[in-house]
Amino acid sequence: MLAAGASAAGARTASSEPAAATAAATVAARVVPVPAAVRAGGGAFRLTRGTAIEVAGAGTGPGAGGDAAGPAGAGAPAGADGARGTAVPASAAGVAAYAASLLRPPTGYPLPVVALPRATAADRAGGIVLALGDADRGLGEEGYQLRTGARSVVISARTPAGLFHGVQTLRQLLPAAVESRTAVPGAAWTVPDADIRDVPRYAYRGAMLDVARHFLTVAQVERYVDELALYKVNTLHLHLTDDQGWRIAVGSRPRLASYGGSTQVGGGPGGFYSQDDYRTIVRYAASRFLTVVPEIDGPGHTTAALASYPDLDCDGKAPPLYTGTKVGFSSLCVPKAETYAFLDDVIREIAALTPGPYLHIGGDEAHSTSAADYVAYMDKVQPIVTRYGKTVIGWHQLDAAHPVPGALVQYWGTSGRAPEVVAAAKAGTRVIMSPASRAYLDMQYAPGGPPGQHWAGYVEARTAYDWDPASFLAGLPAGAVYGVEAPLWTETVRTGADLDHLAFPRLPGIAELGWSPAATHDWNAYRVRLAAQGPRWQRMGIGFYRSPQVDWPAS
Ligand code: NGO
Repeated sequence: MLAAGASAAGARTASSEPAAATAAATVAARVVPVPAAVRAGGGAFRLTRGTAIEVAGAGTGPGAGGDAAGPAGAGAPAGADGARGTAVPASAAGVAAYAASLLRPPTGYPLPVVALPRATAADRAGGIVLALGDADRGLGEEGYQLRTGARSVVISARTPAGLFHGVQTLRQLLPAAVESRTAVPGAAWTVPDADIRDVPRYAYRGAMLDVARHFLTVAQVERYVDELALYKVNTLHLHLTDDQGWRIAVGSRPRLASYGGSTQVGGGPGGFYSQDDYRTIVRYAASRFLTVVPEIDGPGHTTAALASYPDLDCDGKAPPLYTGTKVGFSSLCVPKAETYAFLDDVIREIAALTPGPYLHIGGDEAHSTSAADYVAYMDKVQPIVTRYGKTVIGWHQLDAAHPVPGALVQYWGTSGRAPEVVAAAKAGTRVIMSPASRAYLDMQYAPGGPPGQHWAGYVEARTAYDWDPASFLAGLPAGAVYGVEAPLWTETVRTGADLDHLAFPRLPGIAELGWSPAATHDWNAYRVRLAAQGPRWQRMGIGFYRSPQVDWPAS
């Protein structure tokens, strides 16, 4: 089997496996993240009016119910004609319903979802087959196989998450018109010949939304979740609190949201998620196999909290709400007991609302907190997180304190030199890579804006893609990197159009770094499949930045 990225070159040279090389080259020219391995399948498969989506082994096999943490999304029943925007259960049948909801509108075909009797071998069935319970243990929690043949395309996996990722690959193998939400008559719905075996490089593949600087509605977050799912991102980090706003209702501290959430950068009305809103986001994300990581930033970035509850301030006086974009001027009062009563209330409630394993405690830019107070704060907040059953994530400054066993830090520097991160990694603290000069989606592509900033440099499509998470930080021990994340800070993001422009086309590059094997890493091959995404985004209504580094096809 050929590594898909490497095979694009192989296809141009003489190959002892021309059919495999052709299949691999076709897949490598279309699918982001590029699959780990591709060889020739049993022929191209064409969807027709008579095609069914067949589910084999539904509800059986390891991981049934999904590896996305938490309860399955309670939405449309399996087989319902749910449009995008409907949460479907995190089960094989739910994935089939999701696939139907993607494929029915553009094809205009009925695509009924049917359960295959257990006795029917998946490879003898016809149509689109989703088979849960693949014997290949190497597929792990998220891997899948996709094999085409004249009568069927069979996606098999050990978990519903794997099936879901396989459906995203199927989606990208079909023509871009598949993203149309209305029927496209005359389109040829052909899946090219391929036999794909695909597993992720990293377990944690994240994207962050800063809903504090500018509030984003539940619908905006759900739309982003759908876009993340297309690129096999499995984690949604929500930066819920900052100087400019507190965006999540806390029952025991109601003023945090009602007052602390009442404005944003520039002085707009702000907003916050009720606990039901937050549950809705968590459930929707789970239906797309994404885990939500809530962030409660501290001890800095806390004006909204201090303004709402002045006892948290050492001088007991409420600062005014803040609508500017400076950082590093606020701090919770570290010596006061009240600070930890507050953190206990907040973390207890957020942890209870969050089925995923992580809770992010921030810890960046505490420039108004003394170094000793910073360490004292981190020593007290981390045990609260673990007491409520969550794994700590912090920005990498946490490494200057005492990360608790099992904690993860998120590196957001620019230089690639961070001795304290390397030292902590050697002691077992895992690292999520978000170097600002590569992975920050709020950086401008080139001079010009808004939207975007450029304190970490200009980050063109190639810059965002052309780095290796494993080697960016000098001296990091092998295996210390747990994953990658693309944060989108929103100081300058005022509209959905701003968000689209900053996230696309860079987001898929970070997603590919997180999923595809290092051996496939090649800008020249990547830019071809990235270009193929443009017509999809047009049909999805995503106003992306037309990077001059990419030969975008005429739509
Ligand atoms: C920094 C800062 C944020 C800003 C962001 C803007 C981190 C971790 N803290 O990243 O407050 O919004 O840059 O790019």
